[in-house]
Amino acid sequence: MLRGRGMILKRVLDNPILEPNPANEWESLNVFNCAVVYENDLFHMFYRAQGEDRVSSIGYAVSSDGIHFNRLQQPVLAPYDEWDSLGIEDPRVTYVADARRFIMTYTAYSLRGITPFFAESQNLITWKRIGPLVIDEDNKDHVLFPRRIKGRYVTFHRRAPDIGLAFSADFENWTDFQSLVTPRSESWDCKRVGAGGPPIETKQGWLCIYHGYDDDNIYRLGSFLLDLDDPRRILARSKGFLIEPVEAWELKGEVPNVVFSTANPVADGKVYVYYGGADRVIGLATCTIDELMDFTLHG
Ligand code: BMA
Repeated sequence: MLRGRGMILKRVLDNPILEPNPANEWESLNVFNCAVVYENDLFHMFYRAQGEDRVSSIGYAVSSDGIHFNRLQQPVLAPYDEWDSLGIEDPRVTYVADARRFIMTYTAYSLRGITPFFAESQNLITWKRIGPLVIDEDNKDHVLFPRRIKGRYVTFHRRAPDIGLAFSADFENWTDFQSLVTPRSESWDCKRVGAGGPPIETKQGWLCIYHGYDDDNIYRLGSFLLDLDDPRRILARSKGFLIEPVEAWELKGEVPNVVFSTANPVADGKVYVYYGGADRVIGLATCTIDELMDFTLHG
């Protein structure tokens, strides 16, 4: 197997940084894949939480150092109709400057299957659903770019097994669905790939973290770089992975051998990669933007 140059993300010492809370039924079993926005010196976290019924809702927690979080006792988003009766899953949040609001992308799960939805907020606590990316197909892992490119909003999505792109002028009509990043044979990401947190804008291009897994269903994270003006062009992709399951809480939980990231906010040149550990807890690992770029180009 092609393993590349190894891992550059460094785990913080206090991991896991968020664990299930037995005091609240809705978050008593698993807390995992989360969105994190860095805004006005605070890290705002939106995390997927499950109680014994395994129906997911979204909790909120806030931190000044990105490691120690205080949580609200109630979810900020909970299932409420036939689209999401079985759960609201895997939130990612992007601040979209052109629209002057935060946009959350999440997977709604119900008897009709999964549906990738958008919701909007201006205060980070009250969220209003604004519609699906697409309906009646197996599509998830959608993540919005932080600004319009050539007049259009751009989102990642996943039509298995690839990461795709789609474009829209208004958030309602999404068109030009196309494949972008595909699994690589003989590699750690040979089976399926999906987007991570929102793309990071740099002078060299959009720097993106993604997950991939192999025939043994081991989830790892890698990175790629897209052209700033034309995100359909891949400029580089890491051969190796940024991190793989090693710690006990990454190896064992609800689903074994999973590191799954949905947030990579940047503060003071440092990338904070938040990830679900074995679908049970939340972990944090960091590196600098320069290290991530170097790894993407050469690692
Ligand atoms: C994916 C999603 C994630 C989950 C991951 C690993 O398909 O469903 O919510 O963390 O699998 O189990």
